[in-house]
Amino acid sequence: MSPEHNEGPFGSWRHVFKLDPDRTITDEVLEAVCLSGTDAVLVGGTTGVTYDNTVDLLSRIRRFEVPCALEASSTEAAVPGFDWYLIPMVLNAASAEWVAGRQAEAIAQYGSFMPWDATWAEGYVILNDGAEAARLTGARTELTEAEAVAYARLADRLMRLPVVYCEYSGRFGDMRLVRRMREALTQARLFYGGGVADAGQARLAAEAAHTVVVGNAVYDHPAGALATVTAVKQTALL
Ligand code: 1GP
Repeated sequence: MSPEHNEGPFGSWRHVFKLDPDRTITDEVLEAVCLSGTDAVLVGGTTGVTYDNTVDLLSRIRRFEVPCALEASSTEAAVPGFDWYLIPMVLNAASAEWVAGRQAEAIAQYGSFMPWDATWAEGYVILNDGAEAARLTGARTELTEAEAVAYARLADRLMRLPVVYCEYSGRFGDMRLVRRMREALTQARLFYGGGVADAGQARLAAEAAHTVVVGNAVYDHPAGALATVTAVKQTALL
């Protein structure tokens, strides 16, 4: 099975915008994001995500046709009505709580109601020690190339996760390392997110990763963020 044909909706995703329910986005920017030609909008954030702000953002996105997935990091934001649900497992977290502990607690509580056919796990490898998610999970971010590739293989071969998420949130990462991680995969897709804020960075990320995720730039530099869609779509993997 090639990475482009794994199960789940993301087999064809090249570009994704990630929107944070805890941040303010104008109707104008939201409309531009939803009509940009991106493959999907991912809703998720590390802190301050509540049921109410998640429902609110989903209902605003639903005015458009763009597919929309929830990246569910807490039971607080378990909102029905998304097309898909992605559950992060932070593989290089300091404690098992972030790998499988919280996920098991959530399943104990909501497992009978979860839309299992629309739910997938993402194997996160967090590589920016300044990222909020790194602080929260105590992720061991100082990995050698061999260690980062080992996490990618562990997710792809041992755990058979459909997504390996190379997370540099807030900073543009090492694209050589991202590419090495992608090359190690046999069925999973490699998502890259972190500091992609203009077309040039988007092209570099799109050469390295199957799927490029753009988050902060939507809020900080909307014009640059919107330019990443075409840049990614016109770039081939190296
Ligand atoms: C965050 O990977 C995403 O989870 C995107 O990162 O916000 O830095 O674009 P940025």
